[in-house]
Amino acid sequence: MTTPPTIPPQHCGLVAILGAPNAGKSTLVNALVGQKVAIVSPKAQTTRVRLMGVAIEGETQLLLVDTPGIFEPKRRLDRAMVQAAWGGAEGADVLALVVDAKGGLGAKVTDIAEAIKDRREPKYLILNKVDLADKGKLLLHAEKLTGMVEFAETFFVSAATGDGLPELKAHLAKAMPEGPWHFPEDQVSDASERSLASEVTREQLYLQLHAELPYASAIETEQYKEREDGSVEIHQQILVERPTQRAIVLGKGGARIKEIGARARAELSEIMGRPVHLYLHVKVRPGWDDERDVYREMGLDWVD
Ligand SMILES: Nc1nc2c(ncn2[C@@H]2O[C@H](COP(=O)(O)OP(=O)(O)O)[C@@H](O)[C@H]2O)c(=O)[nH]1
Ligand SMILES: [Mg+2]
Repeated sequence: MTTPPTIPPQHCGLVAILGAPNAGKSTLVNALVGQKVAIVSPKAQTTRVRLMGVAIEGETQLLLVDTPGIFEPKRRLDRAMVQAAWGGAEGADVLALVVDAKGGLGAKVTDIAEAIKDRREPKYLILNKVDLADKGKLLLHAEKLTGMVEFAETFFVSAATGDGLPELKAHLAKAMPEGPWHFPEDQVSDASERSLASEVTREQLYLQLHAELPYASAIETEQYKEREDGSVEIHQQILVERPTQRAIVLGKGGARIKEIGARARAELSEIMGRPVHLYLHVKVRPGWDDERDVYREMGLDWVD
C-alpha cells in the first residue's frame, strides 16, 4: 500500500495594519499583495474605509487589513474613519504598527502605541521609509517604541523600494494559524470593482488638486454596467460642498475634470484588464458629510 502524498496544511489569518495617517500603510499593503489594491497619496487621510488586501506566502493566505489612519477625529467623517480603523483591528492575529521612520514620533504615533500596548494579540513594529530615514533616527524610534510596547518583532522596511519586505512577509506568514484560505487564490482584495473604481477617481482628486478640496469631496457611483463587448461603463458623481469647489474640480474649460477622468480611466483599464468608459460629473451637495447614504456608499458606519 502506498501512502498518499501529504498535502501541507493551509494557514490563513488576519493582520491589522495600524498607524498614523501617511505612515505608508496602503503602500505596504499593495507591496505585500504584489499589486495595487489600495489608493495612495502624499496627503494624509487618503484612506477612508478599511480594505482587505490578500497576499499569499507559500501555504499561507495573509489577509491584510488596511485601515484609515488613527488620529484625533474632529468631523463626523473623521470619527467614522477612526472607528473603521479600530474595527479593522478586531479579530486580528497580528497587530502591525506602521511608523514613518523619517518623521518624528509625535503624539499621533505614541497615542496608538499606548492604545495597543495592553492588547493580547502579538504586535509587530514596522518602521517604514528606511529609504529616507537616517540610521540614528531609526534606532531612536525603535528604542522608544519598544520601550512602550512589547513588540514580538521589529522590522525596518521600505514599502516603496521593497527593502525588508520578503522577511516581513515570511514572519507574518509564520504567525498565522492553521486554517483554510478565506479567498480564492486569484483574489487580491475584498473590495468590489465598483468601489475600487471610486477609489481610483478619488486618488486622482488627491493627486491633482491642492489644498483641502479632496477632503471636502466624495464619490458616488450612479451607474456601473458591463457592456456586451466586455468593457465596463461607469458613471460617477464627485460630490463637493460649495460652488467654488465645483469650479476647481472642473478647471478652465473643463480641463481639470477631463484630466482626472483620463488618468483614472487609464489606471482602471489597466487594473481591471479591460476597457473602461468613465463618465464624471461634479455635484454641489452642501453637507454631504452629514448624510447617511453617502457613508453607506463609502462603506463607513454612521457614527453619532
Ligand atoms: N520614500 C518612501 N515613501 C513612501 C514609503 N511608503 C509610503 N511612502 C509614501 O508616503 C505617502 C503616504 O503613503 P500611504 O501608503 O498613502 O500612507 P497611509 O496613509 O499610511 O496609507 C505616499 O506618498 C507614499 O508614496 C516608503 O517606504 N518610502
Ligand atoms: Mg492609506
